[in-house]
Amino acid sequence: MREHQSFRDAVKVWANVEDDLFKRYSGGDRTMDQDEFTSYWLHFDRDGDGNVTKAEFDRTWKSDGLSNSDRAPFFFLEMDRVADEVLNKEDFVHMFHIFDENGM
Ligand SMILES: [Ca+2]
Ligand SMILES: [Ca+2]
Repeated sequence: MREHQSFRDAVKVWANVEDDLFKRYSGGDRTMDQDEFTSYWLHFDRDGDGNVTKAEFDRTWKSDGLSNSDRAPFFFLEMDRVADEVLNKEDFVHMFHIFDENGM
C-alpha cells in the first residue's frame, strides 16, 4: 500500500501541474477513459515500438516542457508497475486503475 500511496502523490502533483495537457488528451470532459489514457502515455513512445524507455520518457518530458523535469526519473519508476524498465500497455492498465480509484 505504501507503494501505491507514493504513486498517488506523484500522480496528484503531476496532474495539477499538467492540467492543460491532461485536458487536451481527455477530450475536454475532464475524465480519461482507458484509451485516452493509453494514447496519452504512448505519445512518449518516440519510435513507436509500443514501449516507452527511460530515455524516451525523459526526452518527451523535456520536449513537452513539462515541469518538475528533475522528478521525471521518479515518475518513470513509479509508473513502471510491471517492472521491466519500459512503460507499455501492461503498465498503463495498472496505472489507469490507480488513476480511476483516485477519482481522476
Ligand atoms: Ca519506444
Ligand atoms: Ca513496465
